Amino acid sequence: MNIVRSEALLARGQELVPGGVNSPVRAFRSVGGTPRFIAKANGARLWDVDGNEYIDYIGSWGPMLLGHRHPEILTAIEDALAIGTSFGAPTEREIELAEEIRDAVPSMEMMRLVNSGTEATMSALRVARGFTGRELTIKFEGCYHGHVDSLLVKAGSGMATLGIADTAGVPKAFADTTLALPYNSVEALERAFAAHGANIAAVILEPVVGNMGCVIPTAAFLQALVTLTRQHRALLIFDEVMTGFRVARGGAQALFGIVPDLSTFGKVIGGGLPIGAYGGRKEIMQCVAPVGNVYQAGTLSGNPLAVSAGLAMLRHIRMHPEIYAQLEAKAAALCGELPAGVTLNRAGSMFTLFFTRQAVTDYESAKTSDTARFGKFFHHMLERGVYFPPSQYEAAFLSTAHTDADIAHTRKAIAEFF
Ligand code: HOZ
Repeated sequence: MNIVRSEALLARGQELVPGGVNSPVRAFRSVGGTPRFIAKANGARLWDVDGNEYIDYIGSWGPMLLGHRHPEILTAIEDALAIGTSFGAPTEREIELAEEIRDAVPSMEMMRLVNSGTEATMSALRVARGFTGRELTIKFEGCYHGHVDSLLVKAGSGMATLGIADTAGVPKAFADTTLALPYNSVEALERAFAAHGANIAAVILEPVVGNMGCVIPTAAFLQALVTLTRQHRALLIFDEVMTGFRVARGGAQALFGIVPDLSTFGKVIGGGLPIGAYGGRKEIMQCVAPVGNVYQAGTLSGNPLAVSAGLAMLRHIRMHPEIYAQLEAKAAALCGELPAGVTLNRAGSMFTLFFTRQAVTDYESAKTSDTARFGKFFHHMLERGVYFPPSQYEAAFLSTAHTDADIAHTRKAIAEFF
């Protein structure tokens, strides 16, 4: 495969940008080789600057539920461009987007739009602390909630990929406000609440994890989260940045029938443009300034381009509820009857093939994966025009744009590896 232009761009980029990339996992460090610089995308396809074509299973790490350059989203962005790209003042579309989100996710009684998933989780946590007057947070090992200081403790995604246990640059005092527990462990949760219950402001989790690879919560774990947070008057925060409008229109909370106190969104709700949202119970969200005394603000919050793209995306989803059955069927076809010796976890159209024989239920079991073999698999697929995430500890995403032929090609390429 000819990748001379990508190689040249990487060399140029490395002089200016750490690792030549603007987000660490993109650097291919754990799988080796040269990250592909992308020239364009359409539907389920990516083309790199050397003209190589790939079936894309990253989907911009989740947002591209309808594939790249969906016509309704492009039109919405063009309409917004004609009006102006940023006002720093409220617009009708922001209210419409909030209404769309609340319609799909009733627990989002009141919300704020921000610019990324990181901002959303950072702000939700601040609100939880402001509302409860407490400081401690429980998170789960291998979950990643963006690069929020206090949440970069035993975090997944790039931290897991690069083997960074705890990042430099986070004051110990911040990290000390976080208790990191094993995912799916009811016992660890009970112990933490028994020891610190009165000081726990919130429990935050990815209700289906994407950032240690795809990991599914057990019913008992979900039940314990609800029971213990209620018992101790801590808030339950669902980080639905990946799962929101992905595993179901109403997110993982709809799938599992749970009403969290606060939730965070990003990715799909921006239709491929930068956005985030946090919200939940009105009583809690009324703590946010200017109504309450928890401060959070942003020059580009509610940006008209991002809001328009997100609105087009969410309207399309509302008008076409059948897409979730279609995505499920495509994902089932792709993930069915896989080779022995690997473990596949899937929730709807997000999935991970772990190179381990063990069931993967938490970070420890995810880490039993043979990452060197995963790296070989990743490059085998890339050579055959299939672009999976360049890390064992990330989820792959399908879109409505993936065709039966794409799936057949992908399955064939997988079979050739084993
Ligand atoms: N943290 C993102 C997925 N888990 C990756 C972001 C990116 O590299 O674009």
